[in-house]
Amino acid sequence: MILDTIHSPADLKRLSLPELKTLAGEVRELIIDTVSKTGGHLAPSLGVVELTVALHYALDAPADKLVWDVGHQAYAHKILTGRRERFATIRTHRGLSGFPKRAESEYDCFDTGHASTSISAALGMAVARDLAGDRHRVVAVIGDGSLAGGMAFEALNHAGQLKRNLLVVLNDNRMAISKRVGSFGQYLTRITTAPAYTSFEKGLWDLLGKLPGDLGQPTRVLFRRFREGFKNLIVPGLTFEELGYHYEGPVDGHDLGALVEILQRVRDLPGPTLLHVLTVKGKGFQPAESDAERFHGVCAFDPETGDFRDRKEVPSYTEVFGRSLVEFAKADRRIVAVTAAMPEGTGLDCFRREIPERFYDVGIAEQHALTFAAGMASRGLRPVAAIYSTFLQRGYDQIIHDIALQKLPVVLAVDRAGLVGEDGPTHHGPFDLSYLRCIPNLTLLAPRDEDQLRSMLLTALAHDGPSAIRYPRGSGFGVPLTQPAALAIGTAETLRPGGDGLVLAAGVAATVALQAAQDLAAEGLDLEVIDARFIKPIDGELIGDALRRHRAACTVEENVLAGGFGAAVQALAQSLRLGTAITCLGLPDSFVEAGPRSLLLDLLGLSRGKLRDRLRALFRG
Ligand SMILES: Cc1ncc(C[n+]2csc(CCOP(=O)(O)OP(=O)(O)O)c2C)c(N)n1
Repeated sequence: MILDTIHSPADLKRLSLPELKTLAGEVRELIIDTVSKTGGHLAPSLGVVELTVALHYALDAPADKLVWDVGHQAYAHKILTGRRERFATIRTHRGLSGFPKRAESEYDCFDTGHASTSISAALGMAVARDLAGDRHRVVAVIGDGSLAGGMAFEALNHAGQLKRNLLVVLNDNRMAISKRVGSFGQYLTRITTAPAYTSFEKGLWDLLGKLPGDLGQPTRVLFRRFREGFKNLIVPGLTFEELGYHYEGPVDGHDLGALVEILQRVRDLPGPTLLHVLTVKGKGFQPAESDAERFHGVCAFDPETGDFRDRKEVPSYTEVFGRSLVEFAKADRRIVAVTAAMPEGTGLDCFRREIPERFYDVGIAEQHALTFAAGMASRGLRPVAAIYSTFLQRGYDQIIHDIALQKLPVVLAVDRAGLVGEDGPTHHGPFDLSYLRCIPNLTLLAPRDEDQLRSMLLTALAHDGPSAIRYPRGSGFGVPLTQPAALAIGTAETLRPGGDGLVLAAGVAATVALQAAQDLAAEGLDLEVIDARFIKPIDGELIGDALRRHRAACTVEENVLAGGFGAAVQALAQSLRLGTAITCLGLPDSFVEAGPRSLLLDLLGLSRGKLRDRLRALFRG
């Protein structure tokens, strides 16, 4: 195997083109084989195998800086930069990260996970390089989906003006996770379906060169001057050139020879260059090529058939949310659904199927999604914006300035709240209770199970003001789904009485706390358990009364302690001048690594067993 001889990108340099092609095949096989066991971002990584080989062949990393946007496509990069032997540990606890990580390798020059950051980061690196008088290259690789994100546009705008030497490689596979959306995507399609231009330009240039000396040179000068006009005749728009970029491409992203040739040509061009590369998402694995959306991020699968191994019996919160929203929207025509490029991930794919006229995928544009929803709400609609907790961070000002300040009835469906598992710290959602709780006018709910999620969705939709419901990744508890009923805003619920101590919990932690309390009851320790249901407004009456009755209380939440549910309970106790000793349990003030959700919760003391031990120590102690 050629791959066995590759310990760093420097080893690529002595390979011939046929050997590079063989190597690409070996890398692809390794990715398929490994991800079929570990799960991970398969289709994005398969699409850039040749591009990665060519980049590392043409560049001199780690001196040259290679920034991967999102970073979910960087598996081949990891394999070629000295991490082949550890590749089997990708996305496991203490294993390789599923994304580039500076702490992991000197070849990962920037940590990523969220979309559309690469050009900003690369531009910053280019400026730092120039200030230091260094000469290395800086390259950003960004997908067409991520290029349509607001940050990428902002960076393109800035880089076009700064004119630093910077190469932006556009990995255009016509997909985000789902099919790409937006008119910018249509523009890219127009460029790529007019390949005639590049060969036309080259042909004309060569032809002019063949004219006699005194005619050829001036005509070429004239041609250069009118080049833009020519281009506009053949390729509409030319946005990149007009923004100040030298545009190259489109080039076939699976033709290694062409990629190497063009990269060697453009790598040292002065100023910003945009190289447009066309790739096939999932390339080389038939099931992924034919259904790239399903194979974007996968669990373990059968590498022969592509069948997923993880067949869930119990529906996930996401599925229950998606199906319930369709049910409610059929009865209320004001309800519209908004996703920022995650129809499948947020469970809105069934809304897309069943009520397409009220479904909006805005692309990777969380900020726009929220203000767009606010606009619709201001005109009487009931928008539900379903966004992962971690990505909602992008739209924070929009929640405050465009939604809450105007008290607009937008429902934020905050999926993947708490720990998400294998995607790790870039994707965990441990902050939303803190960052949402401090916003005036916002009602903040957290269901303890998938059945309560339905009632909370109904509650939020009926509420004449902004609201957010946060729920975790993965399967629910398997409780029966009942007829949903709206809850009175700001009311908690006592799940069990008990005289030996008080447990106050938020969200799914309430169910875990109840289970732990039931275990302890069997040992003779009788704890009262209250499900807060509303983190804001908090039920001052029920919780205040319970705090008065107990000398010691404990709060439980799957959120950082700073500013979270426990902090709300402490503030309540203080405002009521109660002396109850309150212990807050939750997530630590540190970024939690990747690993299975259940393992992480156990390590952090929030699993049923660990919570039982902690409650026992606290109340019996
Ligand atoms: C801010 C943000 N929103 C959403 C996501 C989820 N996400 C991960 S990859 C992806 C699609 C990216 O599309 P593209 O850049 O074209 O790369 P491809 O997967 O097609 O290679 C999305 C929406 C994210 N990582 N960051």
